[in-house]
Amino acid sequence: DRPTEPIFIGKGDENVSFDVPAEYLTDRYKPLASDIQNRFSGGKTISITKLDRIPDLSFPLSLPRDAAFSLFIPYHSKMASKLIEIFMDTKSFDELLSLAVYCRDRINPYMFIYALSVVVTHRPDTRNLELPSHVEMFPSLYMDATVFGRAREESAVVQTGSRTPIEIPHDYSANDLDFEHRISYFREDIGINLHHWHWHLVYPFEGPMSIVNKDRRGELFYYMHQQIIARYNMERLSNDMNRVVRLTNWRDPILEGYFPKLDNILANRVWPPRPVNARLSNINREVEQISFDIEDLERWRDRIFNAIHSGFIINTAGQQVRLTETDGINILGNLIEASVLSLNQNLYGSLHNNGHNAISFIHDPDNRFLENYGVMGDSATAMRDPIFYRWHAYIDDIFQEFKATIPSYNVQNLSFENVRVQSVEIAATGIPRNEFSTFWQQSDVDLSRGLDFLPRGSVFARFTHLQHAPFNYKITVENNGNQRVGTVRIFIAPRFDERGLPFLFREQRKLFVELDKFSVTLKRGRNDITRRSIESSVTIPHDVTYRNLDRNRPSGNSEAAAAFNFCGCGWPQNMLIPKGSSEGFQCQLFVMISNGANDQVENAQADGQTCDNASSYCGIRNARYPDARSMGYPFDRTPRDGVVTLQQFLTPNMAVQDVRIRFSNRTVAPLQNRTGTQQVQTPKTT
Ligand code: CUO
Repeated sequence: DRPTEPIFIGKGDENVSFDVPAEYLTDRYKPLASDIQNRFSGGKTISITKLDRIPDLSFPLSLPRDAAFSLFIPYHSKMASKLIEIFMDTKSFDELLSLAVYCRDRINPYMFIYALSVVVTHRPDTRNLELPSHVEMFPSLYMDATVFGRAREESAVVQTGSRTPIEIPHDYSANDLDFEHRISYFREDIGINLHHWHWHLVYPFEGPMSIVNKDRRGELFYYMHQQIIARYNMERLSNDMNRVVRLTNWRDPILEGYFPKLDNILANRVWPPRPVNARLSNINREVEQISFDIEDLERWRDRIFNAIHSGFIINTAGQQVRLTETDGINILGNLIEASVLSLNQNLYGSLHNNGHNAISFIHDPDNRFLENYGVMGDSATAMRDPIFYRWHAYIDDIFQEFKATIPSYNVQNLSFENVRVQSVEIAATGIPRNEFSTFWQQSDVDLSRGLDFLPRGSVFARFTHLQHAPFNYKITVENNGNQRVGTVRIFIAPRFDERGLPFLFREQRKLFVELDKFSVTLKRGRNDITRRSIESSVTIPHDVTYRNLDRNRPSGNSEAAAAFNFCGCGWPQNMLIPKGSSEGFQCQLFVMISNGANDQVENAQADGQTCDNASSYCGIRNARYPDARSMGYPFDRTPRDGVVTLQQFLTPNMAVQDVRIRFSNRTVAPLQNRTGTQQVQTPKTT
């Protein structure tokens, strides 16, 4: 009973309607049913089977449709979890579709889409369903609010075919008087925010165990966010900014302000801003049933540090659970976040999530002004705010504190006998060797699905984002042993700190950004490996991030279609390389080949799913994390004794190359073809 082709609803000129059982209509629409049917029929109709019994939806229904819904609020995430459970319990695709249609006009729309998206992502029988891009469903979460008035005008007045895209200005949330604004192109990048939304969709912290309890979930929470901070710091250093400062003292005023300029059309409000020098305070909001004190955060923090330094946590049964070299980080990830897998929420609380809440309600901690949460309260918007990075730098530092308690890698843990990496280089057409070329590019995203209730046909917003010219890695390896499998691990880090001095390894290791990871078979003797940047194991292609739907792409039950659907989680390809600078930002490219025999994981491809093109940050659907090493290996631990510099860290199976990232301040226009085949052009260097 699997659908054989994707269902497009309200997309562009497609006219699709549901033949809904009369009993499903809400009271408001019952008397209008035939009128509505006449107005919207004419295209493809999908008939809906009436369920004999509608499950008990009272808990998720208790959130008003126009209320703001936040996953960070336990009361809300428990409702969403219940809804997910109910959807997951349906026995067939038809039953799920029918129940979803029933819920569509009743449940809070943001919760509804979230729960349905989790379910579509996790049920075997919905693998081939087209999950629309979140930015198409909720464009107001991702771009300047002024776009929408103009888009409505364009789509109401101008025929499809003659419409021009609505340009989103590059500087809409602030200007350069705000120091942090220099890096808004990163914080407000649509693809980065989509990645974050999607990651938390694949790894919810609340919900049925079958969905939450994924292999090394807590560790991946740590690693994916650690990499965000590393990338952010590299981006800051590219822009002559200091590395992000941890948010440590929660009683001090917060220097960074943020004024999002986003509409919250779901809750019919604007998103609350945070002025400079705002102060955190105790939260007590009856409407969301959330209350905690700053002191609670401090207590949880102290208990977590206590556990790290004692080497164990106390579970709910009062037993000690050791934080071992292999599992400690995973236990801590779930504990600090906190997910439902936390081994003791009573004792260790929910530090990370409630940090999000304290910040997102900073402007109205007791709801006296009836204001909703700020951007930190939603994974789709949190990364826009500079405070996100200060908070996560703090959280990451706790994980680093743990990593400092486990043994460093010794030479044997790092080596691959008889394998020597001779050299690595970066090559791209028309660009000097060992240079990356970055620039601006424009892209279009279709707003029509998320604009309002009317089928209007496509209307596009045009936004500007960072881009780099595609490149190849060329790696030369000498294998003096028999034919073996190796894992190539490629990272990049800045060479110099804020003062222009070379980094010491103990600091630089935290700045290494993963660029790629893949298996190679090494034959005896010399091996020349070429790898394309678009194959990266951390990124997904532009078209997958934005779901620039190509009607000619594979559809139905084919493997290719399934891959297209699930791979929404992944760092956007256009943000693989930091911006760099016009002088050429100096970096070190690192390559290591580790012994594949030690890296291998059984059941890393459990059900033949193909969606592993961003496995480094997102794992693989329905399978174990595909690398047996600690996430971030070999940079996840403090260096062995005697290692002060990167050079001293190297074993023969590693190599380092000095590289530069050269930014050219020019903008490449989007290709006119909007069917999903958008390509990156290399601008001519001047
Ligand atoms: Cu992704 Cu704080 O976990 O936002």
